[in-house]
Amino acid sequence: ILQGQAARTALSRSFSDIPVPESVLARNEQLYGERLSPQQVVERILADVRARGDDALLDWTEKVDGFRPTLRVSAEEIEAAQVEPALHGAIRLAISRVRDFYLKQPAHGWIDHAEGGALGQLVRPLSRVGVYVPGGLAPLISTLIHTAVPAQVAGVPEIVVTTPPNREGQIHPAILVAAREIGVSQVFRVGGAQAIAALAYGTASVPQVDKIAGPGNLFVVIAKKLVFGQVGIESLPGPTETLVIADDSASARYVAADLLAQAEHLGAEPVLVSTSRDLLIAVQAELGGQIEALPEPNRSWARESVERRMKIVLAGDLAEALDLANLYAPEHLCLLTRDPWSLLGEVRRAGGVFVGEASMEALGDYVAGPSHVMPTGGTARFMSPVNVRDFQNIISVVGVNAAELARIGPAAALLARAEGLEAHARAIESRLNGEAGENAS
Ligand code: HSO
Ligand code: ZN
Repeated sequence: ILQGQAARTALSRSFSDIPVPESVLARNEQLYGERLSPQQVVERILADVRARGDDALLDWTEKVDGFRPTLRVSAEEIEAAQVEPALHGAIRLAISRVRDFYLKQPAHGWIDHAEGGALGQLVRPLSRVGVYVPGGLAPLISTLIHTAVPAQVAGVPEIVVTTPPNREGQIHPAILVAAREIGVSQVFRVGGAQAIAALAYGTASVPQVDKIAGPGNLFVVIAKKLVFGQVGIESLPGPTETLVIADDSASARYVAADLLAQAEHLGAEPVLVSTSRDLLIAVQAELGGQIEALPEPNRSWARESVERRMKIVLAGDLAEALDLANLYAPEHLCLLTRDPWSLLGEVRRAGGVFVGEASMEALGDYVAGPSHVMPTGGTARFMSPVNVRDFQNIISVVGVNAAELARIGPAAALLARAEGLEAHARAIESRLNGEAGENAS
């Protein structure tokens, strides 16, 4: 149980601290014959896909996943995909709740017409967006919904999905059903850094996009970081993390359940901050029992996160608990206290805040409404969850009239000369002096 300065030190972090598991390095050595860092591997993949396009995509997929897939999922396959009716209904509910949530986000621009002319901001959707949907251990149906739907609400006309197929070279039918329900027709069987490279540079099969959204493993996140500038990225979503603030009124069973719901994600970091030592002890006991009760492989995944990365902190009061949460800047902040709404005013850094016992983070992963793609690794200090703005550009509009120019132009010319930029000053002054010249009407 951490306290005081020890807690502060344990909860301070930076994005570059994301640990590289020994198993990753060992696998890299096996695959490449050298002990390459993930960043070195990603640099190779990016350069190769840029140079050789589809051939490189297939080669890297074969090397990493063990097969050469047909890259594009055909329209017939998307059309034919089926899941049981209850799951289909759940997919529809998730889509409509995420859509309704983002329809509430103010998305319009403004033009202010005043005496001096007009100024404003135009809001325009991006033309083509790429969405990365993790496949690997769990086919994240919900991640497709939680990225593509906000992009669609933003007005993006073309959404391109890449997702790694399973060992049999297949994409989970529920992902294809979700794509069909959303209205996404471009789905590609490719994952990892090679998928990010394809979206960033374009290949014969995969179209180049303007921005890439979505979470992924370490390689995907590093790839997104490296292609930024060539394309946009919405954030750097790495391993997930949840910080629960609980007081003595919280149910140890619920707290443990919420921590484990995150812990079963690979590499997850569960953090519990409580003002009650009794609760901390009760939660630890609960965790043991609940982990044991999980089926495999979830039990091993959850145990690994709890044993390796879980932090348990005793805070003097709720103010200190919130202070620590703001320092840590968690992806998810769960408030399980007597009066959780009273804490909201002090929340400054988090991807999402889950207020009270009925709003568990696992609900937010699926059907609450906001996208579950939220900033991880402490990046909530400067980044936001996926939202409509991630998929739009803002264009500034300047349309002042001659009278306004006469008022504000001299100050501009003065500033231009102070910067030593004479042509700027003259461009302004020629209008101020009405030197339009012969050809003007
Ligand atoms: N909690 C994960 C997202 C997720 N959970 C998808 C289940 N499916 C990261 O926020
Ligand atoms: Zn989750």
